[in-house]
Amino acid sequence: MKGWMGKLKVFSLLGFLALALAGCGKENLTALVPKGYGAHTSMKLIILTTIIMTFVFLVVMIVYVIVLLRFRAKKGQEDYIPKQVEGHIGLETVWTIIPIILLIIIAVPTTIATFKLADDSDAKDHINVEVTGNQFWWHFNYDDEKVQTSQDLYIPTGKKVYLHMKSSDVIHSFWVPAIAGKMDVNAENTNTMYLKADEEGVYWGKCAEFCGDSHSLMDFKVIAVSPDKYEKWVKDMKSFDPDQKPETAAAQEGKDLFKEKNCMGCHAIGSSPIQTAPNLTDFGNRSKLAGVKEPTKENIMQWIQDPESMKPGNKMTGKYPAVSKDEAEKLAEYLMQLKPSDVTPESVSE
Ligand code: HEC
Ligand SMILES: [Cu+2]
Repeated sequence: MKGWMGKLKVFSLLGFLALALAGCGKENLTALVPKGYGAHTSMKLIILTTIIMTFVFLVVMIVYVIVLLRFRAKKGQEDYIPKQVEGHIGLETVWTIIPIILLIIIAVPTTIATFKLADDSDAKDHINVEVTGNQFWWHFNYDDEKVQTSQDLYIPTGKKVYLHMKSSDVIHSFWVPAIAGKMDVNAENTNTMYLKADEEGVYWGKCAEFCGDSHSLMDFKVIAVSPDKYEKWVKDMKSFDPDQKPETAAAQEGKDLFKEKNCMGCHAIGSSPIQTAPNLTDFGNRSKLAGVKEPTKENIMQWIQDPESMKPGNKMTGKYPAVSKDEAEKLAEYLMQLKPSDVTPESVSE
């Protein structure tokens, strides 16, 4: 009875784990549903290694079970010792050579893929974006187009987009699982990789290298749109005039507060290359606030009044004069109407 209960416990634990882990997968945040060139390459390697490892597992288990059944001590033969095979040249050779062959089968395509993905010799013929990782947000500088944005990276589908990545502080790692593999982002050098998305979508990105308090909140999005929409987005971003008059009086007051409260000391609106804080040109179109929160007015007000409560250790906390609730609402009003383009995350199917 007791053993039976024990088994039941193990099974319910496994069942619970399976349920809990099933919640981990999210489309657009998984390498197992590849939607880009790099991710397809990884997927092929994942399948190859899984097949080989399953084969190894099965062979080992079959041999193990046969040995277990055939050579167990039988009644009346307790003292019997089977033939010893240590140092058997044939066996030793076989189980050395087979793993070597299997490892070669894995290593050759992996090495070829690694070199292919790292090849940036044709970068100048494609779109190039300078990516900067910061504690705890991402900046995207489309240098050729003179367009700046943060948190949301727009790319055209079916085209190579080269990312030249560096960090302004500690080591980060740029990872959009559904589109491509990870790449370390260092302060000392520039690492290059490219994205090539198959279809439109909002793909979730993560910082994949522990980088401080809010590392787990250092999310970003890759917004893949059709090449036409991408051209439109670039044009809209370029022609945006940061001095244009906001539509409502409250937003106009927010615009003035943005200067008075020193927000402008860190945040650029427009194509200024300032990178001390997220560029807010298309803030009204952002899919998330500060990478992780829903961009509702309440959340934006909370962020402006107390960013620490949303993202511990961020570099905005305490660097500007106190903001009252009323002022925060006006600031939010101003920022939310910054919508230079109708090409937005909502405009592509999620
Ligand atoms: C010392 C520089 C600094 C000042 C001054 C500053 N911020 Fe920030 N702000 C930041 C940084 C850094 C972040 C990114 C935080 C993160 O995500 O880790 C940020 C993030 C934000 C975000 C979220 C941006 C996004 O892309 O989702 C908003 C909105 C914002 N700040 C508004 C303001 C307002 C309004 C003021 C003025 C009251 C202000 N900031 C003053 C540095 C600053
Ligand atoms: Cu990071």
